[in-house]
Amino acid sequence: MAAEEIRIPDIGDAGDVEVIELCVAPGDAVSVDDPLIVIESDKASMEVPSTVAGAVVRIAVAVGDTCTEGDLIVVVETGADAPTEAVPEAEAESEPAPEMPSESDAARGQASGIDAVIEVRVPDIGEASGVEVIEIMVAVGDEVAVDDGLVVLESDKATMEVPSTAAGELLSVDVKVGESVDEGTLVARVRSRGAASAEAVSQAPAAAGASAASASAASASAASAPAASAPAASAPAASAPAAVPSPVPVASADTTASGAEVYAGPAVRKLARELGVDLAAVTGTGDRGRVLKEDVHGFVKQALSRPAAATSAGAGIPPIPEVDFARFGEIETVPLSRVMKTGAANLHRSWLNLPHVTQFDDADVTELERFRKSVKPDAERAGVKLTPLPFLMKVASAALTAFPRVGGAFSSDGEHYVLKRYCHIGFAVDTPDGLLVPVVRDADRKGVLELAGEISDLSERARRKKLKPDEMRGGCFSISSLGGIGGRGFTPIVNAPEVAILGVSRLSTQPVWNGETFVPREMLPLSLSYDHKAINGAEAGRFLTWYVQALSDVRRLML
Ligand code: CAO
Repeated sequence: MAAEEIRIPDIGDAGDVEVIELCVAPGDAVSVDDPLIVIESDKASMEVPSTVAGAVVRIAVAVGDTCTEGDLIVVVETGADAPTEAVPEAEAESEPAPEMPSESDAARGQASGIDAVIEVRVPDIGEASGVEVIEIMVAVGDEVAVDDGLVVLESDKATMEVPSTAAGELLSVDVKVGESVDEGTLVARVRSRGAASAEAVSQAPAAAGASAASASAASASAASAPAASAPAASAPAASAPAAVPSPVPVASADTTASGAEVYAGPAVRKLARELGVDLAAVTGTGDRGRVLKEDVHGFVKQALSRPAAATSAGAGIPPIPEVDFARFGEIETVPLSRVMKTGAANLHRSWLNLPHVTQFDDADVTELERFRKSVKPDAERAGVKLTPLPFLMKVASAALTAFPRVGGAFSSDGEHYVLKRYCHIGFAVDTPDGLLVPVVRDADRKGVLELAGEISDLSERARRKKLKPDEMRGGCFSISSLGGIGGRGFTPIVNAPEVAILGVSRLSTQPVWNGETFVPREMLPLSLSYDHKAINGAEAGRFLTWYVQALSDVRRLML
């Protein structure tokens, strides 16, 4: 264990500078290059970074102090000699600790000077169990911060991220995509460098002395983890180089980049860039309005807690200004369901990523409707409600076979186009909790009655929140029918990564010119929205024309 004195480095001809902000407090764990204080001359503001990793045990300056090159600012206790096992009391007592402000600070400082392996587990996920891992957001070796998302879980009601509870290097990811997990399942292990988790530190007996505290912190985190039991002297934190730091100018007069005029340090700017946050939109709570990391995190949290459709953070689009609606009259605020929030985020993402084009046409479904109505009573006796939708799905499956690109998708690397040899079709279901899109598997291999049965079953379970995650994925194409509700046409949003969606509106009797006279026909308004990156207009036109003709005369399907 060694006490390193960090002093004001060479600051050129700045002369006397003023301390305008303290970035750390006694007991804080710091890494090399973490800002300790911010100083300001008449030309610029600068962060003074730490040259060592360890725990802050004393701060020798206060805000408003004037100092100059060589002045002591902070004392950092490095963990180089920290033992990994409790030392005899006499030895512990012989440890010099003249500069430690208190016993508890000492304990924290020592606990912070060693590596600890923190196990991140699935937190309380309410009533959900057997929740599926749908995405791994990190890789072994990544540096993660507290609250960084590690994996994404999806239940039948929502998707959620499991955040890291520790900052440090990711040692292992202990789950795989597709795996089912429950509360308490081990997700990942993080080597928390020089900063044992609050939980681990709190397990260190407060009165047991500094050395015992560090041993407890290490073993409490993961007794079997090699990093936890390795001598602290070998930890990277302890062997950090003590190079002379160069102060980093901040709040310069650079006005070229967004946020450049904002009063914020480089670390904060870097974080904002990584998170896609426009610093100009963040309110700084630091001294003199300086934007702190917490402000950026707070901004992101606030943005995420708003419905996705209402925020443009990260999209480069100026956000919609906040309005206090209560100023204009009485209001009631109701919580948004998770399905609504997830759905809003998905729709927003698709709308921003896909260049949407919508093609319209009307299908003459007079004969089809006549047929449907003639067989509807038989279907009802068989327990099936025969609406136009299963017919529309059946004909869509034939159209997708004829135009496989419409049911395809871009490969995730963007280098290929994926043509699917299966035909799974999703359909939008309006539920009290929001929009869900269950998927009918192999629609091309099923008859209309079977499709009708599946549509009823899936939509009924969607409304009772009983769909499994698997029943909402894998679609090649979607149908959104508002025919039972009304309207003459609408432009549906593509359910990405699919590339096309069919909107169905309410059919009505229209006068149609047959070459000699107007005749009453049952006309069904259709709208095909597609990703113009994937499908060109001519192809979309041919697809919809083919579909309309097939609906008008389903005998064509036999050709
Ligand atoms: N034109 C005229 N009548 C239609 C019709 C159409 N295009 N489509 C359905 N109908 C009729 C049905 O025949 C039924 O009439 P009866 O009760 O007399 O038999 C009535 O409208 C109600 O149908 P339904 O809505 O119960 O059944 P469906 O198979 O048409 O639709 C489902 C099922 C789940 C798609 C629907 O209930 C639903 O949730 N629709 C909303 C989808 C949605 O929100 N889309 C927008 C998403 S954003 O793009």
